[in-house]
Amino acid sequence: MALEVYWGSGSPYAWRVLLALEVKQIAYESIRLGFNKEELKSEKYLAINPRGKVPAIRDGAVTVHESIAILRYLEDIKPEPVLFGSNPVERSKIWCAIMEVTNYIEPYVRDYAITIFYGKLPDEKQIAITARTAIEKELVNINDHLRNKDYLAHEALSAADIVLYPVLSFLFRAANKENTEEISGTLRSIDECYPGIGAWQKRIESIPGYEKTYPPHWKA
Ligand SMILES: N[C@@H](CCC(=O)N[C@@H](CS)C(=O)NCC(=O)O)C(=O)O
Repeated sequence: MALEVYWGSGSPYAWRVLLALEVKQIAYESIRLGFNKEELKSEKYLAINPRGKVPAIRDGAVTVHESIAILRYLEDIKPEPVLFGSNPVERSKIWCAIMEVTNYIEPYVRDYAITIFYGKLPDEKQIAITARTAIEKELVNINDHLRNKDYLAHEALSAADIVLYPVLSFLFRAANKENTEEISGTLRSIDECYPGIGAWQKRIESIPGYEKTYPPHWKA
């Protein structure tokens, strides 16, 4: 029985899982869920992910939720190509980069995107600006690193890249939707302001199978 993947279009967390499956060339059955109570909070889905969120996977009798836990599970069932490093030094660097994304970037991206996608502007303008300013600081550091390195934490593609890429794509999509300078700042000018990140994005986008993972409703 193929591994079942439950995902939602545009979820950066679900996108991580789809990317890792392509990189590792693991066959899977794709189950796309809508962002509504009927699908995410159904008894059937809550048995797979008790939090009723995407992504989740089912592999025979095993269910896993939380995107990074799923990436780690995929590494265990199919170790090649290695995404979590091959020795303590590599692993510590990769995990450090992953935790930095989840602790210092993700919360601000969430705050920023909510103000834009949930129509909270202009009332919550200050939340968006504060989040954007914090994110820009992180992007400067990441861009400095990527100026002379191809990947985030390691000389080859790693789980850290797969964790960060969808979060940044989601962020830039939000910034492009809101076209005032005050809200979007530098986030609409990646190639000019963060050329290292722009080049790294293109590297990820050249992964075979990448197109299959791109959120379908973003194509429209
Ligand atoms: N920390 C979780 C986050 C999962 C998450 O928040 N998923 C969102 C989509 S981006 C979701 O399913 N939201 C629906 C809901 O909460 O009802 C992960 O990494 O998997």
